[in-house]
Amino acid sequence: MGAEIDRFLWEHNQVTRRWLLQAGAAGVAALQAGTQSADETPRSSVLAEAIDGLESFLTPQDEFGDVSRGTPKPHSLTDEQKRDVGLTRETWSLDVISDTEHPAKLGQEFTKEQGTAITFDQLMMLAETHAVRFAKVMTCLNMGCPLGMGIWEGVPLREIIWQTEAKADLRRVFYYGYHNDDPDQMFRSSLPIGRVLEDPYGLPPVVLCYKLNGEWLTSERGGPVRVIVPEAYGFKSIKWLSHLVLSNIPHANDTYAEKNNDVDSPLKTFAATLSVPKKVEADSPFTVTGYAQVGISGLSKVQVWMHKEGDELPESDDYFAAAPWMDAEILPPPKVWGGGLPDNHVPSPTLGFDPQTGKPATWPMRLGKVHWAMLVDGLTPGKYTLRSRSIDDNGHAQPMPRPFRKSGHSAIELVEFEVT
Ligand SMILES: Nc1nc2c(c(=O)[nH]1)N[C@H]1C(S)=C(S)[C@@H](COP(=O)(O)O)O[C@H]1N2
Ligand SMILES: [Mo]
Repeated sequence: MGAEIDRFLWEHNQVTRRWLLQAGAAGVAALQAGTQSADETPRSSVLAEAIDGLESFLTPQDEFGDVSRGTPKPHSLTDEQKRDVGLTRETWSLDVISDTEHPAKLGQEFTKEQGTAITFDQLMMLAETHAVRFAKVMTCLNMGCPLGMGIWEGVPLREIIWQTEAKADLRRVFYYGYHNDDPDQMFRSSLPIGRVLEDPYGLPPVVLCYKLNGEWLTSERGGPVRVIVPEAYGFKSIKWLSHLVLSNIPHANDTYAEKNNDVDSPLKTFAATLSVPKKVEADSPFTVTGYAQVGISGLSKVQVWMHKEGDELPESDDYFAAAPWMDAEILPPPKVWGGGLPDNHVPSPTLGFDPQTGKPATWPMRLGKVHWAMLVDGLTPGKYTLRSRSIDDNGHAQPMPRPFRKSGHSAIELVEFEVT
């Protein structure tokens, strides 16, 4: 039944699009095409070209943006140095201990000193029965654009927590990675224990991650093992993980809190452009493309508004809520996932994907990234400012519902171009 309705809506959309094309649709028609597209819609060649030129859906590991602290950065050590400090799969180990200042009651600790630290082989044994995979965009809270989109594989952190036979006084877990054995370089992050033990609202679990897009996690991405917190900004996903501390501390103690950052902020939804022509010929069609980050509240629309210099702007409307925004087309799941996935195949099972068909169960996928495109029919000469914005599943237009910069980027982007 559900499938039938989906099919109907899909076909209905195709017909509507074709009609728009044939009618030459006055104003703006947004369509989908190219390798990013899963359907066979007849295409405007301008738009097809723009969509074909888009970045791949998944990002190859070595094309991720890198945010790494440390002097030297741990991933820049030589292979021999990496072996010495436990940054290879053969030499990696994880200490799991109780916090000396706010002790949790544990049955057992695991430490390198006592020769009981968790090894990579032990992690792989847990992986045999507990490994999960999910898609997630990596975004730095303090940067405007995502660092990359990947399929992350790991063992739920709770599996390690339960190995300690924790009994009581456990309210938070904090964790850090290799930092050149220099306390001043330690970069620590933390989570409430509840988030680790139970996954709220259908979120994937917090994991100890060792693979990205089907390949071992590279040193630059935080290998051999990093934490991945699905709904969080990048700073919660500690690289080169070496220590887990189980604590009774009742509040966050993240290093990242030091720079006025909102360390409890989950991923926001926002849209941005990827390509807008600088100069356009009057009255001729052109394309605009972009991406949207899909935060915890999902994505229902991407909208675009082109404001011509000299035209009146609504007063006291900081977020341009009253402007004549037009809907762009959110592109469907791609034919080619990219990112270096072996055989262009999303491994099965991956949370959020149908295990039979390998297709995403919902679209756009929360905590991911999608692309959008718009065909603009032609404008009169002048200088223009193009803005794009997202509308989340609760109907909130960007930058709402959380406009503050230090909880993550959500400002409405603007791009200038000229029509001559
Ligand atoms: N150990 C460690 N983990 C870290 C960092 C770091 O400097 N050291 N940077 C964090 C920040 S602020 C971000 S945004 C992400 C970036 O992940 P990436 O470099 O894999 O893209 O890693 C996080 N994990
Ligand atoms: Mo970051």
